[in-house]
Amino acid sequence: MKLYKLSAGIVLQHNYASYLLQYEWDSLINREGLYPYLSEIIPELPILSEEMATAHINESLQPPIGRQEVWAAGVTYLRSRQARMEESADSGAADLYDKVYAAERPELFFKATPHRVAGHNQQVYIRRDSSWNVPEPEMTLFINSKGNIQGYTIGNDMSSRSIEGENALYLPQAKIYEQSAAIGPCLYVPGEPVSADTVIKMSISRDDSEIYRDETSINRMKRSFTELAGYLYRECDFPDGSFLMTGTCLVPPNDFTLQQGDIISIDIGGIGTLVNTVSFKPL
Ligand code: DO4
Ligand code: MG
Repeated sequence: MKLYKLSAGIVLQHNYASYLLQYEWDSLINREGLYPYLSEIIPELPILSEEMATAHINESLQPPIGRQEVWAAGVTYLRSRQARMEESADSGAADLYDKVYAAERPELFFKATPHRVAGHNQQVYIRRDSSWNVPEPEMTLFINSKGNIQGYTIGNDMSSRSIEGENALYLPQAKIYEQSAAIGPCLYVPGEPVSADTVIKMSISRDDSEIYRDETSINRMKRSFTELAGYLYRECDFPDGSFLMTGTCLVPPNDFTLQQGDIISIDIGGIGTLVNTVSFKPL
């Protein structure tokens, strides 16, 4: 089932029907056994017509986040390892990416506080002090406070390749700035973990023309979702749960950089499509 967070209330979609749910977002998504709980309460919820559900979602959709921190995993796909080794060749850091790909401990980094997160149809920003900017489409986990993966959403880990490539120690500046993360459009809560054959697609349009499109499936990932969640929760508590982006599987060619006005669409089978327009932070 899918949970759409609205400015007032939540739309729950299941088996082609929509329901209105009045529940505080953080306490709902952090409930242990979220899927069985939602299945149990569905018969008591008011049904929304398809038109009403679409109108609510179009008018007041929010990113599916409350008080959670957003974290990210890095170099979990060969494609990310290759791209990062290329961009850091001059700084001498290429070896770091090679080693972290093969290491037992994954790379995990802090990505965003909730106010830096954009939702579906909102703007993501590129930095003015960066000459090489890319989106990173990533399966994103919602992990509850007990460390259990309860749901999934689509994530975009916006990144500056010029800043990260200049010096690997600049990673926080390459990754963390206003509107540098997007998640949405909904929180997908399945009865079973998502299939390893799930496909992630990304397309980028400029001036009404598609300038990039590619896709791959999550079975190319080197690590498992439970492994990443286990490392994140080793010595950190998350009272409201957390979001964890699981690493990029697609990187546009090295001569590509985002421009203001570009439209990024990321589609993950079963979850939906996350669309964001690229902009600079207003001065
Ligand atoms: O190692 C730096 C960041 C890697 C990353 O964001 C990714 O692989 O998705
Ligand atoms: Mg990433």
